[in-house]
Parts: sequence; C-alpha cells; structure tokens
Amino acid sequence: MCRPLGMAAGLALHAGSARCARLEAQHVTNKIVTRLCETNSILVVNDRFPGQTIHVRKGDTVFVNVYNYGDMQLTLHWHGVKQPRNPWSDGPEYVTQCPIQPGNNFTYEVIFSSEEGTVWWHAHSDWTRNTVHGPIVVHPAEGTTSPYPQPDAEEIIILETCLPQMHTQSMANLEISIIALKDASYLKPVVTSYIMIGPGQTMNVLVTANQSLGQYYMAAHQYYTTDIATFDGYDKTNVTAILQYNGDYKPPTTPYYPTSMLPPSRTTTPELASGTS
Ligand SMILES: [Cu+2]
Repeated sequence: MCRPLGMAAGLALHAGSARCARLEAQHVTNKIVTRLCETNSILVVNDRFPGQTIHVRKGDTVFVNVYNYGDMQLTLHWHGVKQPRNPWSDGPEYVTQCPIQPGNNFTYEVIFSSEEGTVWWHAHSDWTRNTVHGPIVVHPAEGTTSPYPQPDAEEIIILETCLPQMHTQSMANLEISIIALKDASYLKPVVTSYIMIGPGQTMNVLVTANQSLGQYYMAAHQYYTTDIATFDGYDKTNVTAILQYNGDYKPPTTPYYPTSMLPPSRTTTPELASGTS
C-alpha cells in the first residue's frame, strides 16, 4: 500500500516496501531568482532551485506524482536510472510519453535496480531542464554498505552551466579518489588531483583531508574541446568554493588556490600525422 510522504525533507524510502512520494511543480512563473546580478522568473519544483535532493535505497520503487501548476508543458527524466523494462516512466517527451500539460498531473514509477551512488532528475522538455533539476542519492540497500570507507561527511556539488562543455575541477592539494564515474556504478578507486566531468555526468568521489588545518579553494573551469580562440564571446569565470577545516587555527589571508592542478584548456582536435601513412 502506498502512502504519500512529505517532500520537504526529501524522500526517505526503504527497500522492499514501495512507498509513494509526491513532487509538485508549482509557482512556475512566479519564482524570482537572482544569480550573478541577473534577476529572472524561472520554472521550479516545490519552490526550490536547484531542486531538492531525493534520497532512496537501491532496490526501491518510487512513485512520484508530478502536478504541473506552471504555464509550460514538461516531463521529468530520471537521469542514470536504468529502469529495466519500464520505459513508460523514463520521461523523454514525445518518445515514451506526451508532456504533462499545465493543470495536469502524471505519476512516475521509478525503479531503482542496480544503481548505487548519485544520479539526478531533470525536466525533459525544451529548456525546462535548465532550472528543473535536482540530485538523487541512491543509498545502499537495507542491511548493506558501500564497499568504500564510510566518509565523515557528504556533500553534493552541482556545476551549473549554459554550455555543453566538459569541466575540470580541483581541490587545492586534497587527494580525490573517484569511486563512481558515471550513473552510480562503482569502480576501483582512481586517485587524482582533479576530475574532468561532462554535461549530465555524475561522479562519486572521496576527498581525503590530508592537509594542515586551513581553508582551501575548490575550483572548476570549462574545458574547450575545440579551438579556444573561437570561444571569446562569453564569460569564462572559474567557479569556486572554499573547503574549510574545523579546528583551532588562524585562517590564511587567502585560501590556497589550486592553480597548478587545473589542467590548461587546449584543443583536442585530432592532428593528422605528417610523413607517415
Ligand atoms: Cu538527462
């Protein structure tokens, strides 16, 4: 028997017992958001941007009721969720369903089968995905644990972009182990000082806090896969955040910045070898 769960605290679901959860698309044209000095009215779900994190367990089946109170049609897609033999809840508009019209609702049956890690959900109609999206954290099934050391803390970092570009991200001197490269599939840990992530991709990484107490920048920039000279029409500002140690220390005047760890942008266009065939 399904019963609705409150969405304010996210979805807390347990393996073996399919329970209902409800997402509402509301106040679609009324949410005024200011980012980078620009104020706009945007489409949001449950009045939040980015959208809320949905927590599930591997093996869960989640029913999501979508109520479209906005003025644009949309669908929701569960990015990275394989949903074997369940295409009718996959979400691509005009492929497996018609868009949910304003004033209508639709219930998705989302089957979490083999995924474990972080994936995400997003709208799938025109540009609605720009603002209608959020993370999905698939926890290990009840009674099981992940094959990696349990971290002291967990954070979700979303890199927003309006460009279909790769990004590289680094955390000053902190060791990063990639444990899931794509769509919540575990892999043998890859130790690195930076990650390269593509549009729509999710990664699970373990960060080892092996530096002295202090504040450290994490930084990301776009990675250009063609002639960099052609990309001069927009802002290339790096995106940064500060990772801060707890404890008793005098913060540096400027947090450490991972300049040397971010690989340079460069063309990856294949070059023809000359003189050989
Ligand atoms: Cu997607």
